[in-house]
Amino acid sequence: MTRLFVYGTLKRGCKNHHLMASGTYVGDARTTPGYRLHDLGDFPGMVVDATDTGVVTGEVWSVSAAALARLDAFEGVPEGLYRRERVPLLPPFEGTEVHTYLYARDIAGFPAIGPTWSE
Ligand code: PCA
Repeated sequence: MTRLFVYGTLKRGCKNHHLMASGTYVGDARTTPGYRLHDLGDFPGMVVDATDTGVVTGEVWSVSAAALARLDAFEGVPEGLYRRERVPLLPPFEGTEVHTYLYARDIAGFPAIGPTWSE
């Protein structure tokens, strides 16, 4: 099983949450400072910016290897839309291995939004 931090359309109540159906909710979480959300239109993209003091809120889920492979395909990892990477989270998740989808393309022209995506 892999722990996955979701911050956008995969969250509970959001439009792609059905893709998490086989997973297990672990808890609400926040990144450490240095992450920022951009509104890409129908979905958000999180990027790393070490100069940014902001954090991003989301949920930690435990997902199987099979579910993770489906999620990678859905998020466009093979096409380079997002890349799945380890993300540091604030307590109580500090030091635990958690992955997330970072936006992998240019965010120029897409507005930065606050710490929480809501649709
Ligand atoms: N889906 C992934 C990344 C952005 C999106 O909308 C997520 O919810 O974490």
